[in-house]
Amino acid sequence: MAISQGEKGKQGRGNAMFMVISLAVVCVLLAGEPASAVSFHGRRPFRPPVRTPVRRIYPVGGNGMWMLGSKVSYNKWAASKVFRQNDQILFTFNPTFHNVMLVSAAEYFSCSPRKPMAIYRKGKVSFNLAKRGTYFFICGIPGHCQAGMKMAIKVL
Ligand SMILES: [Cu+2]
Repeated sequence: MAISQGEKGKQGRGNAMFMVISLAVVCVLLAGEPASAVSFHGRRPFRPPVRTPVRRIYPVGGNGMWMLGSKVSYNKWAASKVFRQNDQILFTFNPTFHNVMLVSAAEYFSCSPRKPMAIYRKGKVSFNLAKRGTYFFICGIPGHCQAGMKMAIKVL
């Protein structure tokens, strides 16, 4: 069976046309797919990395002991660190003799906790520095704040 030159040419062009259209359809499918729906071997779709908060645990004064007669001044220790949001301060103390109070700046400077924002009485406290700003801690047992159980922590 003889196919004329003209027919052959038509068929060739038809195939080429089909290829171009198929390619175009594939391209549209790939490009049109929303980014969230694209998965790679069943893994979750790629998302730009979210900066996770730095979380470090700082034992108070370096050794974690919240006590009278600490060898390091708590404020000197605090000044030697850079605290960031969501870092934690770990206080370890004898609950019979001490506590940890979160107080206002005025109460901190005067060592008179009239309305502390929080009182921790268990011997182990992991205090989360959740916000930027300055946190003021004292021991609420009379005389202990004056004797050095006070610390201001600035959180960047
Ligand atoms: Cu105390």
